[in-house]
Amino acid sequence: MKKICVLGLGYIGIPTACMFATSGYQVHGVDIDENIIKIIKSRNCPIEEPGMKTLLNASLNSGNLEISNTPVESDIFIIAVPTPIKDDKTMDYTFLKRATEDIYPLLKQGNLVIVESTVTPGSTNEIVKPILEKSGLNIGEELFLAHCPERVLPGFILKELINNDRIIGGINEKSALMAKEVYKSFVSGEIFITDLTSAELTKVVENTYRDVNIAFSNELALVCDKLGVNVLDIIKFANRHPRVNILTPGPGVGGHCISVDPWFLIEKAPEITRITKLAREINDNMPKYVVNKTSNILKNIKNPKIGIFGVTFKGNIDDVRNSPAITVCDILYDMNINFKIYDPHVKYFKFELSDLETTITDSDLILLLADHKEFKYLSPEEIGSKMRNLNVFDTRNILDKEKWIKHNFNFVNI
Ligand code: SAJ
Repeated sequence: MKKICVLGLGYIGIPTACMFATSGYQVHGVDIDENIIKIIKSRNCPIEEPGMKTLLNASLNSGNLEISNTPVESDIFIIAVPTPIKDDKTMDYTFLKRATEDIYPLLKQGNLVIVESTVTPGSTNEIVKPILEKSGLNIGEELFLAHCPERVLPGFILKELINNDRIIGGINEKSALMAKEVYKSFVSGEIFITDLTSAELTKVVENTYRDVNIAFSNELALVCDKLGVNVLDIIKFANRHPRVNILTPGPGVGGHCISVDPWFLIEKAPEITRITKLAREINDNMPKYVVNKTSNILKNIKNPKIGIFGVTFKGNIDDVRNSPAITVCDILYDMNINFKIYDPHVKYFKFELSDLETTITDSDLILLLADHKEFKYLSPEEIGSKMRNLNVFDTRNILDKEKWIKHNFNFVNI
């Protein structure tokens, strides 16, 4: 049985390790975070993702998945570590470099290294390859190198890991073909092969396309606000055209992908990427728009209290990375506005979390920032009975407007 070492046991590393462990490979998962190792060893899953806990336990029970904080000799190494941006919006290579440094002493002739992390185009060649060369192996002939960017949507990771098409770039064709053979063990989507930079660029382009489309919908929301029409109606009607597909406006774009990856494109061609930059700016301004609208709703209330519902970057997940809710809370905090936060999916957040009761009691506004499914079923009657003033601002457009209005709420949406 071939051995795969997966570096980084996060939102991509854990599911990927488990898929391989249940598809005929012996997998060794590695993470530098002792807490993650501890959680997995106690048979729990460090990420909230449908089906993941079951798959993780099946993988561990099969004996094909073991984990530790150090990599081991293997046939294949998959790097799935975070590649965030620094304050200056350029890519932070720290984890990628560290993971590559950790494996080069273990490399043997015939090994394959695959970078799954999203990177600025050119990085696998310019950052990863020089470190791997320290092994003394000739890259492309003795040691093979590929980039196979993940493309899965949090909330649907397991389904998308299997079904989505994959793009694999190789330092040469042999590397790409070897990587294709590895992923074929569980991917039922089509696998395309290309060169390293093309695969890196494709990944970044996908997320940039989405960011630009969301920015357009957010800009449209502001226009509709000015014209006094419902942006959701306009998008719904426009999307009935066979070649139009406008995404949905919201409180901003968060997460570790769409709000980050466009910067990888900008980094490579700052003078050309004008739309990309503008889209980032528009989406990053949405939390400010949310706070302005909130202040407007509360303008006649003395010492208002806001009940915030949901702080993840999108619904039904536990991930708060780059969430627009952080910026909303930061601004409210700076404005000295009293708020409580309720999020049934989140354990740790920058600001204190409360239970539902504490969040709504004597509040003047429910500010819904994440579209968790349980919020859809809230009873406006029950919530309203605990509040001081009946205002609700649904930035995700998931609440049943008529129902809340029927229970005397002033209902505001994006
Ligand atoms: N959002 C909107 N309006 C929309 C859609 C999304 O405001 O119409 C916001 C969300 O609320 C969230 C952010 O955008 O804050 C990103 O959410 P998302 O669901 O669009 O995407 P991610 O970041 O969870 O996952 C993306 C996916 N990329 C694409 O759809 C092109 C996923 O397939 C990638 O694998 C993932 O990035 C990644 O890891 O790169």
